[in-house]
Amino acid sequence: MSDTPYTPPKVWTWKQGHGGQFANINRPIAGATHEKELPVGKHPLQLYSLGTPNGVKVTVMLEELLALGHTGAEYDAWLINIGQGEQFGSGFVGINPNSKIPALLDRSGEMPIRVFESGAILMYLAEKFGDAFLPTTQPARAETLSWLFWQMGSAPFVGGGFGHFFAYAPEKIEYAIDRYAMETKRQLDVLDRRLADNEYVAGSEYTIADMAIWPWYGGMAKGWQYDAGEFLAVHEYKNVIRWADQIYARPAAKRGRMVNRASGEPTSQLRERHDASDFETKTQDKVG
Ligand SMILES: N[C@@H](CCC(=O)N[C@@H](CS)C(=O)NCC(=O)O)C(=O)O
Repeated sequence: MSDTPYTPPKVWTWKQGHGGQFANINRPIAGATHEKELPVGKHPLQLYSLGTPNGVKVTVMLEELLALGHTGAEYDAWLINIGQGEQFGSGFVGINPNSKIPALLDRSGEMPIRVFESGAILMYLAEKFGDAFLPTTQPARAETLSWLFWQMGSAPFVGGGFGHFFAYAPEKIEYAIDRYAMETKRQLDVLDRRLADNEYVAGSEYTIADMAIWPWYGGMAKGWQYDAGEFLAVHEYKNVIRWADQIYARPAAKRGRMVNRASGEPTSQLRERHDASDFETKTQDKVG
C-alpha cells in the first residue's frame, strides 16, 4: 500500500507476494509447480474441486443426476485446496491446463476423458445422460445455453471484480468497488427481470443454466457471498430470491452445496464425497 499514485512502468514485472489474500497462489506463469498424482476412487466419475460457486455447479448437477436415477453419475469428489496451490500439481494440470477447479475425469469408457471449465462440465454431463436438464426442443435449448454462457461470461465481474475488490484486495479502492458494484447490480437486475415472468432461468424447466447461475447469483441475493448483502441492497431482487429459495428447497441442490465445502457450519461441510452415505456420516461435525 502506498499514498503515491501508481504510474505503470514500461514493462510489468512480477512482484512476488503482492497478491493480498491470494499472494501465495497468484502467478503469471501457467503449468505445474510440482509433481503430484491425483487420487482415484472407485466410481466412474472423478471430480477434483472445492465448494466455491464454480465447484458447486457441478456437484449440484451430479446429485441431481443421481436423484433422477442415473447410477452412472456416481462420483468421487476430491478436495483441491487452492489456497495451498494444489491446482498447480502435475496431475491436476494434466486434467486442467488452466489450473482452476472444477475439473472432471470420466473413467467410464475405454479411454479416460478430461473435462475442465464448469460450463463445459455441465454440458458434458447433460449430454452423457441423454440431455438431462438440457431441453431437446427449441427455443428452450437455445435459452438454456444462452443463459449458461451468460453466467460463464458474467460471473468473473462479480467474483474477480466485485468480490475481489470489496472483500479481498489489500486496500479498498473506491473506483474499483464502484465499477464492479454497478456491474454486479446490473447483472442481478438482468436476472431479476428474467425471473419475474419465468419460473426458471430458461423458462418453465429447471436446467443446467439454473445450476450454473444459482451458486453465484442465488448466493449473492441470499447475502451468502462476500458479506455484501446490505451493501448491494440485495433485498431488491425479489424474483432472484424467490428462485434461489426454490432451488435451495431441492434436496439434491442442498447436498451439492455441501460437497467439497471447506468453510462454514461444520454440519454443512462434506469435504470429500465417495459414497452417498457420506452425507450422513462424514460431515465435519462428525469427523472434524
Ligand atoms: N471459468 C472457470 C473458473 C474457475 C475458477 O475460477 N476457479 C477458481 C475457484 S472458484 C480457482 O480454481 N482458482 C484458483 C486459482 O485461480 O489459482 C470455470 O467456470 O470452471
